[in-house]
Amino acid sequence: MATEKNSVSLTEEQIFSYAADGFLFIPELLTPEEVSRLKIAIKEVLSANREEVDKESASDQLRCAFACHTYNDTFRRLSRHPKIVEPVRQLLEGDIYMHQFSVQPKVAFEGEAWDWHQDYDAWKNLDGMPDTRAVNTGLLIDEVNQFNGPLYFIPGSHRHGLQKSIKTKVRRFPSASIENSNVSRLIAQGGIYSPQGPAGSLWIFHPNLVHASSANLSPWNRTIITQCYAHVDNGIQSPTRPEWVAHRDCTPIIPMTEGCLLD
Ligand SMILES: O=C(O)CCC(=O)C(=O)O
Repeated sequence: MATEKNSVSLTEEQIFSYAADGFLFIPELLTPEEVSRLKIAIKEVLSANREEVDKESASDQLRCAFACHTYNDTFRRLSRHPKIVEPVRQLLEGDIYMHQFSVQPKVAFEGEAWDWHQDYDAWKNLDGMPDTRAVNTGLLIDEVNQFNGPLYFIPGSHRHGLQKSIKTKVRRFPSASIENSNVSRLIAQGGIYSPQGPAGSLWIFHPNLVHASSANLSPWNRTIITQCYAHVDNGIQSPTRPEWVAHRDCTPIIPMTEGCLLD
């Protein structure tokens, strides 16, 4: 559950908690100065008219900007930030590569919900990722509260394998939503946890964790940056999505120094 802030290495207790619940939430991992630097970079990438940027279905608002770490230096540095990379290396027990990177600006009044799903469904079936040695991490760029479209996790759901899903299409890409009966059963066992807190906080979750997020009907923006890392031995084998959605480069990520975002 919520754990100590500002440590580069995870404690044994955190590793145990991740194994049991399928996620960690680390409040205020990055400083307000680092978050301010990221906000400047977010403005730059969201104003660029690039093919890696997706809009919401019902409005012109931006929903996802993929692969920003491949063309923006601030995000390149973030992808190697030791406070994120070291815990992930610990959880995955070895060298890691970036499978997917995206800025997700769920804007005030317009940001739409995400259905219940498991990330490994897409990573396996659309990208050919051999196994679940991977994680999704989410860095909060705005304060996330109960009103502005927080995520919902079902603790322990990662231990039940891939759930039956209904295949749909969200914007340009196929997507898979878990059936309500399965979601109800898993919630009866594990309940719901919603990672909420100040900007700079980080969640990390297992690719089989069942999760969703609500619409943002509040007047407050809710931007997060998700970075999905996988073990270098778990490179994707049969990608069907573009390179900027599912990366093929398994070169190990070398962490930078702790001050890398402000240097
Ligand atoms: O941005 C959100 O609200 C949902 C993100 C999510 O479900 C994911 O990254 O898998």
